[in-house]
Amino acid sequence: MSVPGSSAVLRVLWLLSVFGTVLPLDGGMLFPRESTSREVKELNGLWDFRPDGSLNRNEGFEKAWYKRRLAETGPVIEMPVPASYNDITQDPTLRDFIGWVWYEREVFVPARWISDEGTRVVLRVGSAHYYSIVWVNGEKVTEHEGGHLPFEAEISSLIRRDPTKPCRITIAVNNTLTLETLPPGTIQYMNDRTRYPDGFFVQNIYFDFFNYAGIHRPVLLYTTPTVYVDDIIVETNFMDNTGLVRYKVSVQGAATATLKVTLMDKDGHCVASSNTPSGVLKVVDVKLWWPYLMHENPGYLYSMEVHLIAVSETSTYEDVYTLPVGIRTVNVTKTQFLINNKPFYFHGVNKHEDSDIRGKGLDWPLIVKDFNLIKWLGANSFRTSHYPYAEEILQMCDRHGIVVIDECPGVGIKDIRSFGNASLSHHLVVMDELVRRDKNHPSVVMWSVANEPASEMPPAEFYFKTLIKHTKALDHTRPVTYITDSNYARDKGAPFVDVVCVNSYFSWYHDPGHLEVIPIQLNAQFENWYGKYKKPIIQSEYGADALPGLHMDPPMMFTEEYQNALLQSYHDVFDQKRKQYVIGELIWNFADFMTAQAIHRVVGNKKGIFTRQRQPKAAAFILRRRYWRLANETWRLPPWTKYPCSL
Ligand code: GCB
Repeated sequence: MSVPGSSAVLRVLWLLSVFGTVLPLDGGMLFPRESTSREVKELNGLWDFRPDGSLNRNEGFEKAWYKRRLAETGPVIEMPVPASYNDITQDPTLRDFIGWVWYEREVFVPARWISDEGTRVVLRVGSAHYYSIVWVNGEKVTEHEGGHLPFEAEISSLIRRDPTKPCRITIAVNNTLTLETLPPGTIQYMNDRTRYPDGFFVQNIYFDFFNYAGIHRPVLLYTTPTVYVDDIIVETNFMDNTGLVRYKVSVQGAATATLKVTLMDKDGHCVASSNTPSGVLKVVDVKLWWPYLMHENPGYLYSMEVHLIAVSETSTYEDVYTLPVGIRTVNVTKTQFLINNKPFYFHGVNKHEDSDIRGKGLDWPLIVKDFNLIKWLGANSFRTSHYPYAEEILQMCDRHGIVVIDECPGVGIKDIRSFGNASLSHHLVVMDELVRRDKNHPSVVMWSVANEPASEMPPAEFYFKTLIKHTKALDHTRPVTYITDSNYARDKGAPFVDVVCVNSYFSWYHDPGHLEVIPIQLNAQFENWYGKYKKPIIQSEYGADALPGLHMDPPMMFTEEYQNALLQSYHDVFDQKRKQYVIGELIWNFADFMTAQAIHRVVGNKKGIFTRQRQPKAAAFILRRRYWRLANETWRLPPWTKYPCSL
């Protein structure tokens, strides 16, 4: 990649360090939902776009591109939002661009939102990679560090200044990764002019997926009254037939307000209510939230309607927010993972937010297709490898009973310098933001704070002890883990996790081609980890690349036969150990996905059981047969399940 002189990225890094100050979380940032008191206006579609291709990547700030229409300061192209920008054009420099890119869109705000002083208008970005600064009509309204999580700013007073003009939203996004970002990365300058052009540098990353960038999730304007429901926290439990919903509502904008909290069943009947800001709702004859294939009615959701009324001298404010609530419990013993006190075995997948053209951009057809494939497969769970997925996806999981291990973007923490204080403080804030966003999803049953960090390094002990303790303090209802591939005897964080999650690639990265080592090595892996920590274990990754249509018998690496044979050898060991302390198996990966260019990647990682276009490889049928059998064996699936009899 040929890019401008060294000051370019230094400037980028300087900006990151200036803007990267840790701000306390303000507000609950509930998912924007329409109600009788709230409106939502999506700003998805085509935005004006320009990468800052200047030598120092800083022209946009020097020339204050946010002050005027982007088209007035230089050429713009049309860029879809949400989408990664990388694969949209034919330009390889945009595909591999490092630095600031600029997005702009003008929008008419409904006149009532402007004229009604009792209306609060909020601009929300579902996620952008990775550092974002937002201006409205040339004024900075917020900035945010990190992708995968939402951020927002109240813009009510700004848009009221000149109600006749459309509102111009400018978002600058920088995808530079440093040792202190999540995920971490480094910029490396190549100064040998006999080998590299002037100003040549690369962004080194320590993770195995393409570093897509841009505005990845919807951008919205939404309203609330100026006195509003800011946050709701629910924790659920049950005793015998009675469901218990402990809740807490936070209100902003007034010292006092009257609240009415009503819990309704699926048919809209009130099953419990209260008029205090916190308390416990009791639900007689409770319908619990069950995972897919564990119950005839999985994913049962009640609706908690919070109705607020606040009266001031001049006005009355009314706000209504409805939160889906699934009532369930999660517990971990030495050998089991319990959902509603019943042993739950994860037979699922690891995924990526990744697809042709849109990269990591939220895409409804893809999301729905993936859910159909997950259910076809008989999978009951997935891990959000290696970062938080869109809230819209978690809402689907809640409704369909798909169980989620919710992972933060702590992937590729390999350099000892990424265990320092600055990295840790940022990681803690990311966990704050993740738990704030996902705390009320019944589908989320465990937090994963990292994937394959260098957890054998001495500083990992303090780092993970602190991080896991912090996460448990944020949410005492869910177990916490991180995903390890390190040596069981030297892993520094394992003493602090509730569940041991191990990735291994026997007969792939180790002893390639030798399928016969799997029974011995996998068995030893489980015995060692369990022997030392006495905690239940999930095989959180295993798999092999397979190029669809490539066949060999006897199997050879990269053929569909080899992928099948490897999976089956793993399954034989899982079948012995799941009767003891192995509580789950998650295939790597659900679908092929894009990676950086490397000699071991042929246009991406091909360990999918589906292709990137979501067509099954032979392994998908092996897994389908297995998952449905597992579900049937555990739950003796009655006729309601649509169990594919032919399997
Ligand atoms: C892993 C990583 C995952 C990679 C996978 C692979 O251990 O967690 O991100 O994609 O291996 O295929 O190498």
